[in-house]
Amino acid sequence: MPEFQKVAVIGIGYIGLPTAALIASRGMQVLGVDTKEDVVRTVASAAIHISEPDLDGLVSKVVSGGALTTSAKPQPADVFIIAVPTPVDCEHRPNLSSVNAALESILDLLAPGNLVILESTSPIGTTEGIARRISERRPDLHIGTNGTENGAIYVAYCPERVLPGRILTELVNNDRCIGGVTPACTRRAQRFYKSFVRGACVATTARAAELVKLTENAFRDTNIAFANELSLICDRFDINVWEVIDIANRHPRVNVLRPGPGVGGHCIAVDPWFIIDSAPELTRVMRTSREVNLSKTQKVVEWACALIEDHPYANVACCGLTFKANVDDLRESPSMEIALHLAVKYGARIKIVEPNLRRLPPELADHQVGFMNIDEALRSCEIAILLVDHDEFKMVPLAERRHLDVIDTRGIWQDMPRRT
Ligand code: SAJ
Repeated sequence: MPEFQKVAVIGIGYIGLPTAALIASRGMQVLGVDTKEDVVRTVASAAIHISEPDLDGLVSKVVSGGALTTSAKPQPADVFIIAVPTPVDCEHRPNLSSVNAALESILDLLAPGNLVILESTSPIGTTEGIARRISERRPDLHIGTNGTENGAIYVAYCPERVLPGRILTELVNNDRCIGGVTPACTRRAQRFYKSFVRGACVATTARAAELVKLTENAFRDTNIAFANELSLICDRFDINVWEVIDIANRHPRVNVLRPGPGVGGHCIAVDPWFIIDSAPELTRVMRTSREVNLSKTQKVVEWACALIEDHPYANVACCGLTFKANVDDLRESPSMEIALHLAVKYGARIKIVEPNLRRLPPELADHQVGFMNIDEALRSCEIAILLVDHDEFKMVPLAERRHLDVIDTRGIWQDMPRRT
């Protein structure tokens, strides 16, 4: 009999749903659990509530075939995967209430031989905390040591590391980092992931795995901060930052990332705080990087306001709201923050262009701003604040935007005379 037949995925959002669908497509019976009723209903009807390439087809197939079902409450399973959000609060402290609630919801269901996996980005020590909580509440179960004794249960951390827009490919092909709270837990979790992952399943401890995940995103945040700092230096000395980066990157050991309007998304803008919060006195580079990336957003607001005030009658196209190109995700989006700022200040003069959204987000709709496609914006605006490098914007030929005064934060309209 296969070792893992029934899997419960707690939290079927950006990571949980693709994971649940993928596992279901590999012959396991999967229950997707979510506290949001509309999510449970949408997925149960073989549809999806997020936008991700190819996910609709896969979910439709596994739901129609009966391999993926949904519920507001978990049921007994062989494997429980917790994939719920772990945001930070306004003081940048991790909020683990969803992880704790997910754990509480399965404690009474746990049975000997079960594997409990945390995938949510979490501070160091969270997985060990889960194991402790299980031991307290279920003294009949023992955290696995050799996989054979009665009442053994297995607890491991295995962070997701997939890139939105490429989730299904990366879920299968990326290497995974698997850290059990004991070596037996690691081995069992490795066997589970090997049943659907083509990449290597690299074994470590739970604490190291937690830090690996945080390291990946803090590393990227720091590198983007370097690029953003460079963009300010170039602005001061009137040098083209894109040219500097292109040429510097010809050095075989240099790879400067791209500046932008700041860092968005639910991961890179958030995860460094998990490390900073746990060791404030040791994280000067990470904290400064966060601050540099946050201040770049303010800088773009300043640049935009200065340009708009120089042209008192001009209409302004705000091109892009999402946190990065070709997604519909607004979480922590610096572009959204900039657009909101301009909307509050200039109201109807601001025309929002966001090809990945069908309607204006409610925060913006309150300010009487326009919402139009790129063709209309090119016709009716004299200024463009380019905030996201969507394909639709990259395709606009120079002849159609030559009349605009532009702030191009993404470097996709470099053939125009303007700022970084
Ligand atoms: N960005 C720049 N300049 C760059 C690269 C990115 O300004 O050169 C900005 C983007 O515009 C965006 C933000 O950074 O606002 C983050 O975008 P991203 O594409 O770098 O990353 P995410 O948030 O979509 O996904 C990241 C990935 N982590 C790493 O690349 C280390 C992904 O692999 C993780 O699984 C994901 O976070 C996560 O869930 O943690």
